[in-house]
Amino acid sequence: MKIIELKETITASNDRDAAVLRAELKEKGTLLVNLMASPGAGKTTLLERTIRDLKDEMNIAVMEADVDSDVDAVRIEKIGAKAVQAHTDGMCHMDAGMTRRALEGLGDEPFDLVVLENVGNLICPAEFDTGAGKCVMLLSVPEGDDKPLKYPLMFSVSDVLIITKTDVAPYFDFDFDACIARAKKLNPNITIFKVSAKTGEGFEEWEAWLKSAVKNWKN
Ligand SMILES: Nc1nc2c(ncn2[C@@H]2O[C@H](COP(=O)(O)OP(=O)(O)O)[C@@H](O)[C@H]2O)c(=O)[nH]1
Ligand SMILES: [Mg+2]
Repeated sequence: MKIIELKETITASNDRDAAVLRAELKEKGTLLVNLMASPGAGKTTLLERTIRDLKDEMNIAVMEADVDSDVDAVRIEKIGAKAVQAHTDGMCHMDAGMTRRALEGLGDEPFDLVVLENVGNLICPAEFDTGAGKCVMLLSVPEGDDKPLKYPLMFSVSDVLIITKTDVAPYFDFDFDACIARAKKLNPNITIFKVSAKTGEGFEEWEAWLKSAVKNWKN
């Protein structure tokens, strides 16, 4: 029986589309950040605070990807950034073609930074290059420090790991050192921040990294 491995074909053509999109965004001077995490890890909350802090320094837009609803895009617009909601029609990830269509929805305005809040899960989004210049993942304290062991690909493809909800650490047995060691074993170059959107802990460091990533993307 002849077996055709479709997935390989799909990801190979996606990789080509993603490379083309990344080059176009580089030319425009727009840094696209692919933000990935489980549902409820704090992606939208992190974005709300980050946009509030940086919106006077740079032109930021957000693409919210979800299976349904527009709740996250509405939250982002309330902060004063341009937002579009992309529905994935049941798909658990965004690929480069879907990302291109969502970008078209933002119009022709030149943005310094566009964040794609990917569909919430730690598996499928890691498998598809969206054309982003940087991949940033969140892991929240309540999810546990063993997640690098269970979802290694997500930690391997991310440039940055943000451990969120540090304010609730007293209520969870989250071993920061063990989590960081596990992430670094998978990806020695990963940059790690510990933040709380409640107290503001770690935002200065995360936002400094983001500002420098936007600046370097334009050079
Ligand atoms: N205690 C605490 N709760 C947070 C923090 N960040 C987000 N949350 C809460 O976690 C829940 C999910 O946040 P949300 O940003 O919608 O997660 P998303 O699904 O990843 O976009 C909400 O109830 C937030 O208020 C944090 O730093 N500390
Ligand atoms: Mg969200």
